[in-house]
Amino acid sequence: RYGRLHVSGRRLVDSHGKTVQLKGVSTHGLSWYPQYVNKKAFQTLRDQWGAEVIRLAMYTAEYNGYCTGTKQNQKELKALIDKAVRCCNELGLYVIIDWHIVSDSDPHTYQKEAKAFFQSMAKKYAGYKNVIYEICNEPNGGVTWSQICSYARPVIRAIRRQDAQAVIIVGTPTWCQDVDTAAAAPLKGKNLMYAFHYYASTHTDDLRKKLQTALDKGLAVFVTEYGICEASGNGIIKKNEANRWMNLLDQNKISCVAWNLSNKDEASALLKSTCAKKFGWKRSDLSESGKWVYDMMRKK
Ligand code: IDC
Repeated sequence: RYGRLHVSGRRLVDSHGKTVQLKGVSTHGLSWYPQYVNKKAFQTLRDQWGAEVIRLAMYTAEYNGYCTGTKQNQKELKALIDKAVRCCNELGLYVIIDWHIVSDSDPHTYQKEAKAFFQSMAKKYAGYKNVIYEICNEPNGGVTWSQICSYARPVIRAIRRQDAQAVIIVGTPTWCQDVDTAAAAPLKGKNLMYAFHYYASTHTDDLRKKLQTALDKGLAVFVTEYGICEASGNGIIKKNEANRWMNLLDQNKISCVAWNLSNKDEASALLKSTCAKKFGWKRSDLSESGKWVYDMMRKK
């Protein structure tokens, strides 16, 4: 829809330089819920929900993670990503390939694997205009911004050798909360963005302040994950806080992706746990989170 995306100052812009705010949905872990990677599902998200971007969360270390599972499993994950990227390409959706570190808190744990993975992805998709690379989901466990930078530089280089232009999103310390730290010393290079994550029932004014600080410094932020429940992915939902967050994102044209497309019995799952459909969901098939995200995106 917007052609090849670029980063201009702190904004994501289309091929004509006009600001773009993408909204969309993240998969759950691809190894857990591969069934939602299908063209009709993405088409439902596009046509019924108004989604413009799909994020593919590929865990690196949890259950059948890319770096901890078998070679066969790696192959299956790559095939699934390929299917997803092709579907998105055919449907005119942007797609984020997410190296989903969590329990492997320090991205250096699998830096070698990340370099090889992104080099092969960027080689395969260099001709596509809709692929975005997210190179480390949520660094945590005290990993500093400078450590993240030393992970990111060679990974970015590996992508750039294949694709000089694609947008690359870098995770920030403390589960993608410390964008203020990143803003104080951003990486050099073009078309780079920085990830910020929030869960509305846990994160409120303090975190909004951090985001505001980063924006004031001109950092290009992409919310590659948010939930309207607690940071556990479960617990209570706070719609007031969810609305406060979304107002802030809308005012600043910040793109955002909701966690997660599954029917898991948890508050962040967008489908009801009793819903077995793999696509074509009706509003009544959606969880409380799902209905909120659906209504919010449709308004756009
Ligand atoms: C959660 C899932 C949950 C799964 C768990 C595994 O919702 O079903 O069992 O991961 O670690 C994040 C992470 C994301 C989390 C999510 C909710 O990026 O992987 O998903 N969350 O806890 N950061 C903050 C919240």
